[in-house]
Amino acid sequence: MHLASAQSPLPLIPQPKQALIGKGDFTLDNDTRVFAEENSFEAKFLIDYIEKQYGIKLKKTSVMPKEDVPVIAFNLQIPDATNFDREYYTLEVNPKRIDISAAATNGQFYAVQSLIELLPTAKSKPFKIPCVQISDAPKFKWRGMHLDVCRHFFSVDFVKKYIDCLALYKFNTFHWHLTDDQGWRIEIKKYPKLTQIGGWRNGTMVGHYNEQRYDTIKYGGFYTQQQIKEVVDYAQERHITVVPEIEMPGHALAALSAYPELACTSGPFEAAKGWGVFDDVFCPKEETFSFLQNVLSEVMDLFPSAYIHIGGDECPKTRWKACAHCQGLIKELGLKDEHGLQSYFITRIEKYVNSKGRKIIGWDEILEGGLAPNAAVMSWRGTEGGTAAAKLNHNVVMSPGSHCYFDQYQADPKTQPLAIGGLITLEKVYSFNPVPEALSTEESQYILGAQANVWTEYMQTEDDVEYMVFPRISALAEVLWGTADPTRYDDFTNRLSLHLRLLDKWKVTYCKVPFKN
Ligand code: TNX
Repeated sequence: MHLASAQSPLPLIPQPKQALIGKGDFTLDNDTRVFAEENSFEAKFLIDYIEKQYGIKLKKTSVMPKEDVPVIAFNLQIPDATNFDREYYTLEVNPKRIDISAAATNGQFYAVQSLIELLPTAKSKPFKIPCVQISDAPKFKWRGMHLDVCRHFFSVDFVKKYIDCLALYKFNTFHWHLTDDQGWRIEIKKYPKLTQIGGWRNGTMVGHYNEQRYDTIKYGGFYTQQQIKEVVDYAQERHITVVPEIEMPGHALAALSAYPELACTSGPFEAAKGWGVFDDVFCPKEETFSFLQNVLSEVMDLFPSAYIHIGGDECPKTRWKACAHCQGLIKELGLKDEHGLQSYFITRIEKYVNSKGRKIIGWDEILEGGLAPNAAVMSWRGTEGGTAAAKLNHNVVMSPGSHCYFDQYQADPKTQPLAIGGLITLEKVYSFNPVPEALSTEESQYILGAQANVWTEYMQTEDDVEYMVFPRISALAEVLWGTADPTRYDDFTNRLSLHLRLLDKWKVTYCKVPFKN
């Protein structure tokens, strides 16, 4: 056994905590048996994958085969009595057998993902898997990717493919941005107009934001509750929690186009055709709170996640300043100003969500005017908001625009399709540290992890999304797994070069600029 090294890299991303390379290979063929518990999803996942990708149909057994039968064994036991982490696993490939051991199915699933990365990517006969000994567990609890389906809409099939890729890199959280000014994308039974009207816009901005050009093509789409359930179940099987985002009080134009009575002024409103921030937002009146609670009630029935994302970002106070009801409320509640009113808004929503046994998470603007008592903060305007929240003993997910905005360019804009601006290279993502130095060890415990955001103003197609996400997602995966070492970026890119064959096999589009730029 020797350590995997730059000379003999294994195509594993994220890099496991510990990986040793042994001598020889395991040869997989029709005689190989998969030993697992009767209903093991993880074993079925592996068997289905091998059949789909290689046309080899492995047989499953719940009785351990005789010693001379080549086997892939799923052992649900604690391989290391000191490690009870649900995501911990060991994977041992020997010439005669493959052993997957974990205390929970989460770990088994990650072992399967590592094994998938070790399978041949070229047609090779015989089918060989290198002997390895891996012992592995992640550093961060929240390993997330976000997807905006409002600025552009993406099919259920694509969302599932996205989830497959998240699973491959051992992410465990999918943040689904479902409502925004440009479209409301989730069916709500009590308010059918949200998708009938709010799911559509009468044109879309084309070219860069600065040009202010639009087409006149009706654009939209939404997911039925049935489809949402299907996605949530699909993700859950893959040990991914889907966190839904319902934006409030800002980014609400699509909702207001359907229910204009929830605004401060009388409308009418239209779902936005362009990008940016709009003045018309939810008015903090009783009718709005009942509406949002009813919406959230249906949302919570669909999504079992501990956290519900309530947005909270970019809410201009223009309308609230000119609204007699809002000003009256500020006086009546003894609030300082409109920021106080936003804090009141979020706190009221938090109370409702908490009453259902869930917690809220919001963009870092929810710090302004006072943080709701149990809220977690998603820090996007740098890491400052997150740092402040952690110091206040609130949970934090880091997602700063400096490292985690996959809508920014990944190379010289002259060589790239149109994007929002900025530059976040693969190497920059790889250098990200989700835990700010300003935090003590104690305070650092509040940093749950991080995620990248994929805002789709400039991504019209599924290929566009993949192009912006890959390969940067692989760098983030390694950061979140806790094995990224920016001083050994070359080691990462060596593994990535091998790993790209797998993306080719999966027909994933990725940006092909050199890894160093
Ligand atoms: C800011 S990040 C937004 C989004 C935009 C994004 C573009 C955040 C909480 N809000 O609405 O799509 O910038 O980068």
